[in-house]
Amino acid sequence: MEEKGYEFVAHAKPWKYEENGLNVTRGSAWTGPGCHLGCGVLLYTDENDRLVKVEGDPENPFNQGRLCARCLALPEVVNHAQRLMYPMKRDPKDRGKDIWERISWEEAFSTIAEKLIAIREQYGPETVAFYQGTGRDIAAWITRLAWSYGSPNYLFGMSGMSCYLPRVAGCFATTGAFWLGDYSQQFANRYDDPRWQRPDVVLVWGNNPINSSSDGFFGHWLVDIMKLGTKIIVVDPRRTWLASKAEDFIQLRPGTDAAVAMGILNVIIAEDLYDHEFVDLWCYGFDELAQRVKDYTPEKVEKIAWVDADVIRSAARTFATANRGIVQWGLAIDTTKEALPACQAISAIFEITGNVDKPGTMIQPPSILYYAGGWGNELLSDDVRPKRIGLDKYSLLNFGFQVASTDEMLKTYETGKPYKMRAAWLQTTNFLACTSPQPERTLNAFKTLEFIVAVDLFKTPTIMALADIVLPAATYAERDGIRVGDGVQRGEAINKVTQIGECKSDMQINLELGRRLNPDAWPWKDVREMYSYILADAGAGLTFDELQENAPAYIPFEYNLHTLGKFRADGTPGFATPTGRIELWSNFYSNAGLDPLPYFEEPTPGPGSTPELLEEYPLVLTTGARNPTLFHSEHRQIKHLRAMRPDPIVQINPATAALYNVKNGDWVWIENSLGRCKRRVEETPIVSERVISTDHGWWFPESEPEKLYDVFDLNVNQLFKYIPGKSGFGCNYKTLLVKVYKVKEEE
Ligand SMILES: Nc1nc2c(c(=O)[nH]1)N[C@H]1C(S)=C(S)[C@@H](COP(=O)(O)OP(=O)(O)OC[C@H]3O[C@@H](n4cnc5c(=O)[nH]c(N)nc54)[C@H](O)[C@@H]3O)O[C@H]1N2
Ligand SMILES: Nc1nc2c(c(=O)[nH]1)N[C@H]1C(S)=C(S)[C@@H](COP(=O)(O)OP(=O)(O)OC[C@H]3O[C@@H](n4cnc5c(=O)[nH]c(N)nc54)[C@H](O)[C@@H]3O)O[C@H]1N2
Ligand code: SF4
Ligand SMILES: [Mo]
Repeated sequence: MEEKGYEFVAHAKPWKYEENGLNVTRGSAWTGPGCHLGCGVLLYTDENDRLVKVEGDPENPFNQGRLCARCLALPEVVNHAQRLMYPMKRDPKDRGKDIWERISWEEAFSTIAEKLIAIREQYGPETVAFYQGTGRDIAAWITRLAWSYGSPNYLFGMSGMSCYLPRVAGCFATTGAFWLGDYSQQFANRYDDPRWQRPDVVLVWGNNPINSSSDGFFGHWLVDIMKLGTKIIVVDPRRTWLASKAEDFIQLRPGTDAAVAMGILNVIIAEDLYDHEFVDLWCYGFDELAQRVKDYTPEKVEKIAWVDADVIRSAARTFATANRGIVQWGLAIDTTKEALPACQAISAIFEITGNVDKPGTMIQPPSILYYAGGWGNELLSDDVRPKRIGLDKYSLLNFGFQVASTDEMLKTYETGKPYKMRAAWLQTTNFLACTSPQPERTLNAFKTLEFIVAVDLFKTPTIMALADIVLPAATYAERDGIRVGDGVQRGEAINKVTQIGECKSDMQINLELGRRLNPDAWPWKDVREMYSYILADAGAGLTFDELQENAPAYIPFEYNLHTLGKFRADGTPGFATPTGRIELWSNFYSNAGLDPLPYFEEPTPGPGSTPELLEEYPLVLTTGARNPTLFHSEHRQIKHLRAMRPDPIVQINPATAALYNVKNGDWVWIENSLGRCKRRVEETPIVSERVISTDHGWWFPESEPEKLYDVFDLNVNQLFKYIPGKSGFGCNYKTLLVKVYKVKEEE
């Protein structure tokens, strides 16, 4: 095995061994069921190859033996009686009815291939849309399927693609790279690696990694470095566990992040706390930025964001005077309509303080398969490329993930313009319960399609409402795989230990179908050969068989890529932007007709933009704060996980609860002019009196399939519309105006 600089971990035992009568297999929890990480696991199977137990792998540097409840409960997910076990079909005229016919894989693949090839010939490949949900192990395989079939319409169902993609597109447009905090995750010996230095401060912004462990970041790392002495600042409308440990806690009004960031920038610049050398050498547009944030005094921000001016001042000083700082950023930045300027303002905090590309600051994560633009984009023909829906309106869609605009696609279904869509491939998405605003409108829009295929682990409201063919997908215990997707990557092998029904992995499904749609693009005899090809392509110098035995494999990593000339195609020092610098004033934004500088826009509806609505809808609602046991719309069937969150809840301050005459445990409606959803009250002082917070993704699998499992009683996304930001990115998922009242007995 030729190592090419990849580092490995010493293992005491082989990757499969026996212990107390059980077979133990080392592997990676790289999803599904959903999660962004792929922690190191030990999978225990009995003599019938049944998965009976999962433990954290103490030898894996990523999680060092630690696991969440969701991985511990994996045997319950894998062996669940309600799993989809074999392919099924349903007559499109019976959509919504629970009438399914079991079919063979051969029939499924040949029906799908025949239909998609006929559509391609008659109407063009762009008339088929390919949807994924969040970033689990899917992006590489679904993009290759879409693009090799010939369609540029690869999508993610949130309005404004409001998860991760705004941060990625925004960072690429202004810095030519994506930035994550350096917690030593790229080194096999982690905190002991002499190249790493501990950050002095972490600014946790709209992220609760203790519960969410999102985007390649394991929440425990933050606690690990806090134990080593790192201080934290938290920006969150809820007083989370982390907020209670914070040096400074900015308890802002939801959706005012850009204003708070500009207030922090104002203080850093006014008090001359920025890194002059870094700004002079590597940033472009500092004076314009300084001018822009000049008005955003802490006093002005106090009025906008409901945060004491002194807290803003103190947080700015804590961050800017630390030697090394990280911005640990999360979803709440993406889930405001003007997500790109918010991201730009927050990025400027670590940029002008020089916390870039150095140990213990924001780093560019290494990857095996560079896929921010998907896998196989070169397979698209030049004539079909410009047909990507939304590209003519939103040129920034070309930065990062090469998605089509979800908002424009909805209109395309409804209007048949610029061309009529014919079919959809849904793989890892439950948009009627989870991603789509206006789910009823979305449902009607999808009904215009003549053919819909869904690939999932379970039957969902989306499948019940819309699918014509359903394919059963495998969990990570049922497949071989390699980690190529989300977040900071190292070479992880996912190892199959069990088989459930006729389930196949997403990779297997896409390879088998892809071969029928475009054989040249899928030349591999099986998935193992495909993984070996990817490893070879990445220069890893090992095959998939070798990875299975030796994983995790750590990818060579360097700091200071910008001084080494590693960011730019021409090899000169700097960043991959038009000016070669980090663009605080963005040329790409300016060229796209957007404001080149960060700005704050009041969320609409909201107390700042529609005060006339406050009389009827007095409360600001934020949605979707993660709880540790459920992943989005998943896990509602899993008894031991559901037991920890049996019902959807709304968190209300006790004083507010008293004001509206509701109390702990009551069922209430949360309502605005667009719709309502049912919730159970949790009285808690962690939210302020004017703000409430509720779960997303709810449906009741125990309820009737033909009532779509009560999704229209439960889905909070009925309370807002498809309204993306000016760039096409961002939408107000986490800032709404609502009222709350008790559910009547008969409801
Ligand atoms: N109001 C509100 N809405 C939100 C959010 C919020 O904060 N507030 N958060 C949003 C965010 S950030 C996101 S990313 C979206 C997530 O939205 P989704 O990704 O759609 O959510 P999930 O429920 O995790 O997954 C969708 C389906 O994928 C299936 N699945 C899981 N693993 C696999 C697999 O390996 N293969 C296959 N084929 N299927 C699999 C699950 O069973 C599930 O039915 O929701 C968004 N919705
Ligand atoms: N257990 C579990 N883990 C998950 C998921 C899951 O569903 N369950 N989903 C995964 C996915 S796809 C994603 S994107 C990530 C998301 O994970 P995170 O980035 O952690 O996002 P959230 O948990 O939605 O929100 C984080 C914090 O932002 C706060 N917040 C709410 N509104 C605002 C606001 O307007 N501004 C600010 N600054 N903060 C606000 C919330 O109170 C919450 O504490 O989690 C991933 N991990
Ligand atoms: S973060 Fe939690 S759920 Fe995700 S892979 Fe790790 S242990 Fe499993
Ligand atoms: Mo997400």
